[in-house]
Amino acid sequence: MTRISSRSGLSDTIAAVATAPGHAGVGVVRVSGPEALAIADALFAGRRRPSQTPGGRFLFGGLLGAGGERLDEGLCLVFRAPHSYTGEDVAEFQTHGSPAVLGEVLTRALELGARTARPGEFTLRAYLAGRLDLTQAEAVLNLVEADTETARKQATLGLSGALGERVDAVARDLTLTLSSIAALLDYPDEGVPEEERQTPLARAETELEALLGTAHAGRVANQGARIALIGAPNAGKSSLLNALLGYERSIVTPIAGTTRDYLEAGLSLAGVPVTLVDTAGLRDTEDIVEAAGVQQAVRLAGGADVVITLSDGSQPREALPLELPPTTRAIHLRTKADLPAAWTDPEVLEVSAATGAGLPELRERLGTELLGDVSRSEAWLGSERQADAARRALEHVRLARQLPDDLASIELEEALLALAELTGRDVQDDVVDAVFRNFCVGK
Ligand SMILES: Nc1nc2c(ncn2[C@@H]2O[C@H](COP(=O)(O)OP(=O)(O)OP(=O)(O)O)[C@@H](O)[C@H]2O)c(=O)[nH]1
Ligand SMILES: [Mg+2]
Repeated sequence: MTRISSRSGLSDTIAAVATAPGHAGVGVVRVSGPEALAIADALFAGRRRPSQTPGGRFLFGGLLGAGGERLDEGLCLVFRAPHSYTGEDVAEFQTHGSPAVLGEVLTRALELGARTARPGEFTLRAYLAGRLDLTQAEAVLNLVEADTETARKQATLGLSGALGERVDAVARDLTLTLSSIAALLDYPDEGVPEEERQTPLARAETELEALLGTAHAGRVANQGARIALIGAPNAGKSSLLNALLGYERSIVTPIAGTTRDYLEAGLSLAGVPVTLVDTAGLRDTEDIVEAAGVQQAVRLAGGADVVITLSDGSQPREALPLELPPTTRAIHLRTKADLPAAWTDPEVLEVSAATGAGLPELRERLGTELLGDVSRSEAWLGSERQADAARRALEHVRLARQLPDDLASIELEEALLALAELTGRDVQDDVVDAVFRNFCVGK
């Protein structure tokens, strides 16, 4: 059971502009709650009154100001509880996408008794009405914010409930084990047959591990990743950045020490939003500007999701003057592969920014580093909140597998609580609030 039924202020009628600020062909004002259709009657003049219109229909007509003057013409979409996004009566007004029109229509809805919706409140109502679980609500947010194909695909999967189903399957295995333990509680000498307990638990553990294995990919798909280009001066960092981008973003010259400040550029790699960071070539230098750039490069390498190290393949090989932490995801490159090679190394990928050789292989390697080898057709964990709950559930399941029956039950109850928090079936207000705070108003 959800413990948030006591949440106040959810029985009133809310309104918001649902489309992004700015000028557009069409804009939408949403009104949801018990008064939505009464407000629509006063705000909209069409062939029929919205309150007399069946759900799932739309009317064409005029949007009216306080004095009955026409603010704009457009559509009124009528939805009736429980067949709407929020589960409540909803009126959606499609107007011309002008900030002035949308502002006046919203103001009129507020004068007529609606209050301004809080960020994410439409989706919060859908969640409280049981139309979405919390993983689906988070998928809505990820879908609204999706910039790339991978993010969109995962959000769509999450929205379909696929993630919730994966979690529910684990919860069923835990419940199954709990009930077989409970059934034998009256016969303490017997205990639960080992395989009856271990099989579903092993399955639950494997699935939780698999789910957690998707957390990194999910984070990268939704939030993007930073990739730093690191190497000695003249290694070809700026040339590679330009080659990956397909345009001349960074200055390239034969002079060592060309790039001093760092420089960022966005692109989509493996369907993931990526920020490429070009940095100053690493070397000891008396020049205080260049030295500051070198320091920055070291810091940027530390904060990057993936570090690409570049070494000039046409010059005698030099060690990278930087130690990367062992946890760093790094890809090592031998650059300028179009020139005669001064060294080779089978461990190192060869690229040429000049001819484009090796770039497809580099893109593929980056895809693997960014997303891992997770299946793209399965639902991934979509937020740090979800990963944290899954991690706690896994810890309890692992403990349960090592403990005697009575103690194992306690761990399994805890694991189930963590899973219920993940899906939002049993969750504290503050967790729910934190989820919906990230939404925009109107969603
Ligand atoms: N033949 C050839 N020359 C390259 C290639 N990549 C870079 N160069 C040349 O190498 C020199 C240095 O290239 P940059 O891209 O500026 O190197 P960098 O690592 O950014 O250098 P700093 O900014 O000084 O740290 C330039 O003269 C480039 O034209 C390549 O793939 N093939
Ligand atoms: Mg450079």
